[in-house]
Amino acid sequence: MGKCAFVTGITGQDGALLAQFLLEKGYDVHGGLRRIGVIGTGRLDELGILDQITLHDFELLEMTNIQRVIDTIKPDEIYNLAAQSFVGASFELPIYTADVDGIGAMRLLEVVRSSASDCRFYQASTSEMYGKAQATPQSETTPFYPRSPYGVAKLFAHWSTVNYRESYGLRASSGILFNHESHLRGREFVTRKITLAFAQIAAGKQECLELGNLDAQRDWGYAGDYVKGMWQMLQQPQADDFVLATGITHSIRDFVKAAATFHGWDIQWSGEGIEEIGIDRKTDRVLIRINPGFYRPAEVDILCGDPSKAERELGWTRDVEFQGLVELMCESDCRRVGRKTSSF
Ligand code: NAP
Ligand code: F7E
Repeated sequence: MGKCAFVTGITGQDGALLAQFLLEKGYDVHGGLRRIGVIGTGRLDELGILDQITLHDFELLEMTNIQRVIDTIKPDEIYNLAAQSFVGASFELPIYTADVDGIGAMRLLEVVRSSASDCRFYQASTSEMYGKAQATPQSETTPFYPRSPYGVAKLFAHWSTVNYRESYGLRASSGILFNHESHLRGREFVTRKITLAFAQIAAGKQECLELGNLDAQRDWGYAGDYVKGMWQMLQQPQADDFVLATGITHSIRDFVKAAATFHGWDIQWSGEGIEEIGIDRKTDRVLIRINPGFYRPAEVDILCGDPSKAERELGWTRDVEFQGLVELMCESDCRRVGRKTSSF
């Protein structure tokens, strides 16, 4: 019989792609579904895998619920992907974010610990823990310096994962993942915000795009490659921590330019600070404006990861590079805007 996996956050970008990956590997896939106003199974639907997954009502804030779900499923592997994952919102919701992203992970670890099972555990850690980066590129040994309530909460969850491994022998691994995107990325994140807005502008359905800090730089990869790395981590004989990244960094401006090129626009920047605008050189049309409402109280200026440990020890490889990523996201949003069915 195939292995059984439980994926928290299965309705999110990574959860949906990981579920698809695990189904292809023959897993019995179970997922946690949050009971909020709108049931967000759109991504699982889009991938055509909704009916192949067993969903359980699941809430990381509710200890007894976590206990019952794990007792029922008795999984071989748990992937803890559930989180309030938007950095910007974490400044407005710091206590909630700490509860879900920080203590929530510890609730799960406590349940695994008390179940005395041999279950393997994956924690979705993040490059946001490096924040004001203390060295470049960032590896598993680079000191952390988080710059947001999200980063602080995730650091608590990361160290809890390490601590439960070292204290109780849990087979708990932490994946320190740099930004990874796809056609299933949430609309609030800058990459998807850009590709969706440009598709709308090209279709005559939006005037222009408002962004915040154009100078931030990120190490962007393709989420499909990263979910494979999560699984590879849990197949190792020893639990450990691994960075997944591309080692190449781009600014928001670079992403805007690449997405604009897809639409045949040639962006020229003009002005400074909040007066800066991005204009299409050929038509003089203003496509980008700055809205300081999208600035963050503390910014992570530049991230660049060193994936060499994962490449060496897991044999982790990537199939999609930056240009391919931008194109696949632009193509997908053009199709969605054309179909008028952009549900996420
Ligand atoms: P995402 O699209 O925002 O998905 C988050 C998932 O968590 C959703 O399924 C959401 O359910 C669920 N969730 C939120 N609060 C919950 C709660 N209180 N109880 C149970 N479930 C809850 O995030 P993602 O991009 O797939 O990222 C997956 C994980 O990796 C997250 O932990 C994120 O912080 C981390 N991470 C992401 C990146 C990246 O670049 N994508 C990089 C490093 C780490 P609903 O559908 O009901 O909202
Ligand atoms: O911002 C800047 C913004 O929200 C990237 C999450 O998956 O990756 C993600 O966190 C950068 C920041 O992602 C806008 O200031 C400019 O510097 O797409 P983002 P993030 O904050 O890097 C990490 C690894 C995670 O773990 C998180 O869960 O872009 N930026 N203008 C903007 N960002 C947004 N969202 N919107 C703007 O208009």
